[in-house]
Amino acid sequence: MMKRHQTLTAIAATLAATLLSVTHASAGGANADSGTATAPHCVATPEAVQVTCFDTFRKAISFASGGRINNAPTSARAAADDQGLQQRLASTKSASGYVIAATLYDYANYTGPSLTVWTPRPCKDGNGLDFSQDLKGIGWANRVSSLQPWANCWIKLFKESGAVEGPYKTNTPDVGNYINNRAVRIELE
Ligand SMILES: [Ca+2]
Repeated sequence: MMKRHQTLTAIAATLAATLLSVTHASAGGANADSGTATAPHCVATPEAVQVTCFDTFRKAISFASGGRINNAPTSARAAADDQGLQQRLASTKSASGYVIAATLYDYANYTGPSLTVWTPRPCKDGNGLDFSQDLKGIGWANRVSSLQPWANCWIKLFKESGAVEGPYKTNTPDVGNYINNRAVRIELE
C-alpha cells in the first residue's frame, strides 16, 4: 500500500511538473514554443529581473524583433557573418517599437549561450548613457566574452568594482583579458 501511494505521488508530481513547464512556455510570449529559463539564448529588456530564453538564436531574435525576423540563423556564430541579417537587425523595430541594442555571448567569437538586450528605442547620438542592464539578477554575471552592439549603441562593460572597459563600438569577438568573464553590468550609450 505504501509503495502504491508513493508511486501515485510520483506520478502526480510528474504531472504537476509537466503542467508547470507548459505554463511557463506559454507565458513566454510571441512563440508558442518559447523556452525555459535554462534554454541558452535569452532576451532581456533594461533592468529586467527576468529574461525569456529559447533553445536557438533564431527563436530569440524572432521574439526580440516581435516576429519580424523569423529566419535568423539558428546559431549566433552564423548570424555574426550574415550581413543581410545585420542590416535588418540594425533597422528593425518590433511592433512595440523596441529594437535590438546588443547581443552578448558567453564564449569568444559569438558562440555559446547568448543574451540579446532589447531597448525601447535606439541609442542617441553622442556618448551619454541611454540604458543600463544589470547582469547579476538574470544569471549573466561573469560570463560575457564576446559581443555585438546594434541600434546606434556602444557597449560598456563594468566589473563588480566599478572598473569599466569599452565602449565597444563594433562587433568584438574577444572583449579582452581585463574584462573577460568579469562583467556584472553593461551600459549602452
Ligand atoms: Ca564567458
